[in-house]
Amino acid sequence: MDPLKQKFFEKSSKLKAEVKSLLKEKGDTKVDEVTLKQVYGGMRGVKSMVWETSQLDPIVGIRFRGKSIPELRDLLPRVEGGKEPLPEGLFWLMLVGEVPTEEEVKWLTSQWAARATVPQHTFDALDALPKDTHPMTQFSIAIVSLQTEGIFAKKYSEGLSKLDYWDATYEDTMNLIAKLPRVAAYIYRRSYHNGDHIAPDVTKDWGANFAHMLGIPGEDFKSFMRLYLTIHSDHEGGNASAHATHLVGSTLSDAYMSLAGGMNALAGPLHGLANQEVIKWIFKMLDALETKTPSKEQIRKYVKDTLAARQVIPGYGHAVLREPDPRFVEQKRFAKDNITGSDIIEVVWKCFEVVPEELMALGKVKNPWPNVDAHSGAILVHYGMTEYSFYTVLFGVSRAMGVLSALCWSRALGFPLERPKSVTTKWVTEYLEKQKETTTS
Ligand code: HAX
Repeated sequence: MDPLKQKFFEKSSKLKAEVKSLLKEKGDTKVDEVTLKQVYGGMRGVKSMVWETSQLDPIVGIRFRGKSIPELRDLLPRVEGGKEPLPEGLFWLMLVGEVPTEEEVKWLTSQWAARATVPQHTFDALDALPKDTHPMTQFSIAIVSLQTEGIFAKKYSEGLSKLDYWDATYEDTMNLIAKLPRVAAYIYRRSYHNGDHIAPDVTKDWGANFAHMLGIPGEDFKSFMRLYLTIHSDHEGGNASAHATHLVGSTLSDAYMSLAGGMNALAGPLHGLANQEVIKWIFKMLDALETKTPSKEQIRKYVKDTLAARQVIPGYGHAVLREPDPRFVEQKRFAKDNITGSDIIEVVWKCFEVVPEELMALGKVKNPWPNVDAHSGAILVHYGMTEYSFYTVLFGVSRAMGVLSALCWSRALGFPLERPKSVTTKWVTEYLEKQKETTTS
């Protein structure tokens, strides 16, 4: 057994036993109550699932295994001379709850390099699609097409013991994450660079090899990719891409089918697609204002016009967070440290000074602050990646690490089929009626 798998087996066996006795002793303890507003309102805040890899606090933001993003930057291994954490290190931390050593991260990089070969039929399936197919559609199709490599589905059809579900899921997770940068880079190059593909360089770490295959030059972009892939990976279990992966996975669909489900959720404009919408909205604003350096007052007027047209300001607001997203703050820090004189980044910073006031003035927005998607596009544009329809694929490559490590935990802990209860409005009105009768009688 490989060292990571061995660690995962030991940790998950221990937690499985703990959870078993916890449920035996305290299984009927109430941990939440649900209001009608929550039932109709997208289940905000309802505690209804377990997600071991990260947890979100409305004020301090995301913590991966208890560690904040600035803490991760200090703790996780980096390449020699590098300033940003290696995403491989975060995957290790999420999967087994321990900060890896440099040697362990090197081992993981080499594992993923060894598992990265993409079957020809995935490239053929992509090449059969019109070039202007949205990159997220291509990404989802490619992930499903990779299922031919799946170990869990194959073993299950041959008769797999429940006790071994986690093992096959771990193998699928490692294989799938290893292949995603190549698949994503293939989509980028076929969509925007005449199919002029760049061969992988297995001497590089996972993020740097991805940057290399995308064809965006420079050490700074490699550095940004490492940071980007780290901070977009996980946001506890209730967000749409994580929850969709979890739900599909709960049917014992394998890692490939589950991740494709998650990616289809990520492709929505209220979720991951917001990263393309932000830059699209900024480009439109600059066109409309006929300047690359709008003033705050010009931006304010454009924001007001967007809101008056009953459209959202992309990149702002969040279902859980109530402060500026630390992932936004971290990208701002990266831009400050590494980039000077970028008009588009200045625009993002000016928006940060204007948009929250305007959203607060609406009187209904619970969180007027920027989220993860408000900043990334401007940095990508700065490095030459202007094709914003591709941005959500970058997010997807990173998100795979969080949702698939969580899927390994779901299998190891033996989580059952997810099946909440739905009701009709007729049921609701009758229930309320009955409650009135009981309180008045
Ligand atoms: N612009 C305009 N209106 C906004 C808004 C924004 N950025 N954010 C919230 N609102 C509005 C909502 O549309 C809602 O209006 P109605 O009552 O008329 O329907 C009202 O304010 C209350 O919403 P909320 O409770 O504050 O927010 P929700 O939990 O319902 O929604 C969203 C959270 C992220 C979907 C929302 O803030 C939004 O649409 N933001 C813009 C899109 C975006 O950036 N999405 C990415 C989010 C982070 C993420 O998942 N990244 O991948």
